[in-house]
Amino acid sequence: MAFELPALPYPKNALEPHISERTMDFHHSRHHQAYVTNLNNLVKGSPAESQSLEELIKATYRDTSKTGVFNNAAQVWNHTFFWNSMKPRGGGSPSGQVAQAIDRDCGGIDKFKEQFKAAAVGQFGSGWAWLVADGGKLKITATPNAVNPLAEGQTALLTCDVWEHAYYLDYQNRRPDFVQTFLDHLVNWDFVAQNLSKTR
Ligand code: MN3
Repeated sequence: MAFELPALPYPKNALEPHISERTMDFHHSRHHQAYVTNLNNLVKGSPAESQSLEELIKATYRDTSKTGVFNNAAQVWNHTFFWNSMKPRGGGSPSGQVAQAIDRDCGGIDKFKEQFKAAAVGQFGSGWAWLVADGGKLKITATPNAVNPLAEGQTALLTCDVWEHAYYLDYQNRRPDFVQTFLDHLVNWDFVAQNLSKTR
């Protein structure tokens, strides 16, 4: 079974004015699609073809003979996770278990936003900012290129793509403005709650 590009969970213009339809079109139909196509070409006819994306990511991480497979498999997974990390009229503050965990481990929502933004802006070059669950605690991390929490043995709860292709058309070089907008207007806290509930 070949890997497939998942449909977006909302229309391409649904995140406007924060992320333009044009950015979503390039990002989903070209960038995300390219990772799917590359991955299928790389695993064609090998046992990897029948593995799940998650298995493939864990199995190929730090295997220098499988760098291409890892990078493309992880980027397929990361982008699907990123689309689900956002929703129209998202952002604001979480409630329930997520709010409690953020208060406990991040010092509250304002501190969380500051730390997440610092991680996202501080990631040199291409990569991702994450909220993860690790050993029963929430942590904020950043990873380079395609690396993700799955590879590191952590559970991903939320991500923001900080590769330039994620924001350049709308924000040019202003990554801090893009990340601030992500936090204020786009975060899908329901998705974070779903991911957190699976860790218990
Ligand atoms: Mn991207």
